[in-house]
Amino acid sequence: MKIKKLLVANRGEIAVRVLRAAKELGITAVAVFSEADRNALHVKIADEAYCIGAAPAAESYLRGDKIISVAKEIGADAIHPGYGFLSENAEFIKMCEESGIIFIGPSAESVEMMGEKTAARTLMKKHGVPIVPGTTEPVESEEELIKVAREIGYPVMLKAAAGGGGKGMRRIDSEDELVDGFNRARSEAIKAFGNGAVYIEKFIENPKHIEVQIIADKHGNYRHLFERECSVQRRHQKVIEESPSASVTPEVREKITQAAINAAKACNYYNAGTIEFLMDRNKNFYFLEMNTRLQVEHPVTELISGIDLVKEQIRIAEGEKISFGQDELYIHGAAIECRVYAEDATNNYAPSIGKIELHRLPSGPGVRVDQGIETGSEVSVYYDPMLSKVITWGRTREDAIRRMLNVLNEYKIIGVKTNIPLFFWILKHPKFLDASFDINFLEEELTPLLPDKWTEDFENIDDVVAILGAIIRDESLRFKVTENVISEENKWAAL
Ligand code: MV4
Repeated sequence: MKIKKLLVANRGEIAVRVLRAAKELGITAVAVFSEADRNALHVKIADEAYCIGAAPAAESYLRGDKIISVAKEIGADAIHPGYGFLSENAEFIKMCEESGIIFIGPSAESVEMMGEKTAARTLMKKHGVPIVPGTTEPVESEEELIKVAREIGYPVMLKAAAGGGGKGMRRIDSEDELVDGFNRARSEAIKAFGNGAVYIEKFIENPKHIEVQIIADKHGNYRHLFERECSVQRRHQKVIEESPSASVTPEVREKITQAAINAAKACNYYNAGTIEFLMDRNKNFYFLEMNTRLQVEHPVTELISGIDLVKEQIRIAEGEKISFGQDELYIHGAAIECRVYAEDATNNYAPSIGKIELHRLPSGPGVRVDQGIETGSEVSVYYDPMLSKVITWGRTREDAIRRMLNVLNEYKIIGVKTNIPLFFWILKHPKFLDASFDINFLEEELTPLLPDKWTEDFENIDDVVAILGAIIRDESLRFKVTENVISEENKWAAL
């Protein structure tokens, strides 16, 4: 069935991204917005836009019932959920189906199969996808716990079966900590997820986070679009992503992409999806979880593959076959993405709230910016403070990195503090450049450089610049640091 009118149930950069794809396909592109987003960019670029409630997400972007009733009222035949919000909500998918609206995503069954972590591990094992050594069932007794932990060998990891994305995990280093840790993990899991089931895994030391992009249609065709390297992260928040990974050899790529396709087949998947793996120092990889949605970092895959993942998602939802064969795909060059957040490094990375007085975007050959804001936009407390994603392409990884350094220097955001200065430090770090970093990189290398306490009133601005200068180790960037992080008085002069 051809989609004529598509409602995008999201906001910010991903709503803009999806609305553009719909318009390119000749589909009427409909935005929904909360009262806080009346003047938002995604509302302005849509063909039509409808208010769905108050600013808090629970009263607007998470109100599946309201969104479906708007869709029915305006005659939208499909809903794209973006990421977050309703994107992995099986109940919402069922509600769409019952209302005769096409959900641009997987079936509710696929989402459910991958949502429960022990069930997903059981399924992966059965289909030959390597999982982290450990149990595929929740641990039932203290005796079993101690026995299994001894067999696996310490350190071990306790994880909530209902958890995911880093929530409900606990590292255990020795048998002394085991029973107490288990009981705590259980009660935390009950509190957080209403389900106390906990399982046990071998703790993988200093792994990399590698994920594989797949796409599948409703006719049983499956493709992979290679891997992404997502190890540069802080507190489970990704900061930089790349494709391909400099640590994945052609031999590993062959195996990990095949494993990802087997994972997708195991849950009868259709739509774009991501299979996350941990990769250890010996390049053994283990299934972690599957994300049954389009992801923030999908543009790096689009730049190296030439495939528009959102258009493919829409066509697949219409019942069409994937438009390309596996043998038509190859890795063309390298791409890197920096997630630009309105956040304050000197205030425990709290969101930096306020009006964006100036937003001057970088551009040029091999540069893509997916933005959700513009000059005049307000960054509010209600939503994730990601402002934009800067993605650069180059023939080699080095070219893409150099291009990123150049264009981040051209990027001007005035009115809120951003994490742009952090990227200069990362992109010049020897461990980033030689790809020897792992998931602990920022915690191990950056945190020790920062002061324990950032005092509110810096008497001498030069001292602060000196601290950040020491982090960035680049005198030529002093002005940049001053402009983006500190100086209010000189903000216009900085241009
Ligand atoms: C692990 C692990 C080490 N060993 N499991 C974090 C998110 C969730 N999806 C799984 N996570 C981890 N599971 C074992 N057996 C380390 C992590 C982990 C992590 C994984 C991917 C990306 C960033 C991470 C940051 C901290 C911990």
